[in-house]
Amino acid sequence: GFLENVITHPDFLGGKYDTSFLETHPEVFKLPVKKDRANKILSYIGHVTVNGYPGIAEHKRLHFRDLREPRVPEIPYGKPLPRGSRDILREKGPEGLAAWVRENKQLLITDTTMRDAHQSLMATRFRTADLDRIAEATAHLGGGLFSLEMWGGATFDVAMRFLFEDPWERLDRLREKIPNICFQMLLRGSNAVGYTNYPDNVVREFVRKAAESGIDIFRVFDSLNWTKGMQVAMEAVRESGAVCEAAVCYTGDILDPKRDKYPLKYYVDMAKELEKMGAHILAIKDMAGLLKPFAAEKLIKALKNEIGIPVHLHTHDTSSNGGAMLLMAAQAGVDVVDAALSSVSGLTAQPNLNALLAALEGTLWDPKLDRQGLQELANYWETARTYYAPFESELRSGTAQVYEHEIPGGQYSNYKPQVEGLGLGDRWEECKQMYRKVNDMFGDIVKVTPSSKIVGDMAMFMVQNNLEPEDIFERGHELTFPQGVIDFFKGMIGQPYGGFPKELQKIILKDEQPLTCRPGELLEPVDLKAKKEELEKKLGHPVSDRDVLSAVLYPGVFEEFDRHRQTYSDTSVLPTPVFFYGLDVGDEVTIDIEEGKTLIIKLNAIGRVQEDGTRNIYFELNGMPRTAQVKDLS
Ligand code: 3PY
Ligand code: ZN
Repeated sequence: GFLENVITHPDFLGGKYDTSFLETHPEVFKLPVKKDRANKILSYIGHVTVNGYPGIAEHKRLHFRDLREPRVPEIPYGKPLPRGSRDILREKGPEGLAAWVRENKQLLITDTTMRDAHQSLMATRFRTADLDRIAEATAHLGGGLFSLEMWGGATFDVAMRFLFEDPWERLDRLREKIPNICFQMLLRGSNAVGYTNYPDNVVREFVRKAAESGIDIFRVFDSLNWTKGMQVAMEAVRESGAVCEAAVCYTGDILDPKRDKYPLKYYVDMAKELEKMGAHILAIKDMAGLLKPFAAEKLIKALKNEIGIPVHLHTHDTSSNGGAMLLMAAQAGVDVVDAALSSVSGLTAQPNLNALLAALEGTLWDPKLDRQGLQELANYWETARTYYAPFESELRSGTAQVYEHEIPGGQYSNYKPQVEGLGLGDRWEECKQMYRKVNDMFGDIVKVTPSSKIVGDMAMFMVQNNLEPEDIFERGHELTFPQGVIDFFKGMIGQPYGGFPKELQKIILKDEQPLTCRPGELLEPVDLKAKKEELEKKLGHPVSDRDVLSAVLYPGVFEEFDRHRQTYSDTSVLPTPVFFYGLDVGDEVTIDIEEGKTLIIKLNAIGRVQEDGTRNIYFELNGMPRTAQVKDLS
């Protein structure tokens, strides 16, 4: 750091300067940890300033000075929180909450802004800093919401992998500020928050910790609608005392007699089975936005007749029919629907929550939420969203093409950059069409994480290698397929409805035999205690039980994340513009690294590249000059 630079300077060592101050004040050499932390932060800012943020091309880079701070709605000091759904859950328990939902004639609403909306629009990049800043206002102004979906899905992975922040800490921070509204997470059954089946004990322990850390409602699904793959997770949720919301994923079109693999009866049967398995609430998970308005009416009416638990409807507005669909569903008696605050709604995300409220005004279903308050929350996100512009997909309008390709909303904003990354950007149309062709070749499967990723990987593989489905059947024996595709046909993520297409399975597996049982039955339990010791030894510092779970779910990713924390300290405290874009010379930023500890950082100059490939970055930290040395990776 700076001090080191001074005391090792030749002039200094040569006695050119009066060092008696240092000799008489040895305590100045005892650097408090704080200083070390500030140096680490400076070194991160220097690094991102010089090298940019991975995945953001230079021409897409934004500048701190151009970005406005979002306005946080003011809540009068000492104002008590409105009583919310979590108070009801605490009082009545999961069954009681479900009964309350069922008896409630108004339409209840889940706000997905903090999870699915940004997963589907901005590749899951919303940072804890921006979520945390609006949390208290959300607790007050969103107090009438049924729940906030704010965890799970891709957020767990992305938090660590790309944002270098701890997903558990995000949960802690939001929970502390929002004690009154139920928190909801998306759990991929036996795949937990990952892309592959985990041993049963890992799934159980993950659920236990998530519930203990503040998740109230778990939406559990299986990527092939294979209920066997949901059983362990559902049991674990019930045992944890949380609300078990089991999902039927919707695909195809119940109004199209030609798509007869998934007719109305298929959904009703599965819903009944999930009710029997102990679901407190049934979710319809329309992950790609394929449920059309009149189909929703038919489906919801049938479900409300056939099952006794409340129905919670989730969709994506990719076609732009989402709002109409939710209204039809409301009329048909759906209990809860998912929507996102207007500024992060629409397109591949959820329909517009504020517009939905306006449409319900004066009707039987009007939940009478704080419309003005929810508008203010939407305004906050409108500005905060500008920070994330480089991650936006280029979709500008709703598209009926989704009924053809069937790509889930949460995958769309990820698939496009993947396609670009492979240099197939100019063949995007082809990649979307191939996605559908792969679906049909795989036997028309449910496509949602991770089955959707496998379909996407296969589609990219085929476009890249100029293969059509008939080529796979003719020359498949000579081809090396993506590992995920092989695992899928092996049964490693479960069994698709109607079974695997046998001929294709043989081609892809070559001589290997597929599984027919639940993969979790075969996977050895992970010894979490031993894992903890192993991890502590490897990393050289103590880790928590939650860290152990993160490391088991995402081994490489967790270690990289830990290395980042050791090198740069906790960068989740940085304002988002600084975290992604660094500073320009002359910029000054104020950072609260913790309650009452503020760093005022100014970037004064960026030095030339030196022989060893580093640059000196000249900062001012709380008025004192500081230099950080950063490797120039260009
Ligand atoms: C996820 O699993 O992350 C999803 O959002 C699926 O729709
Ligand atoms: Zn979704």
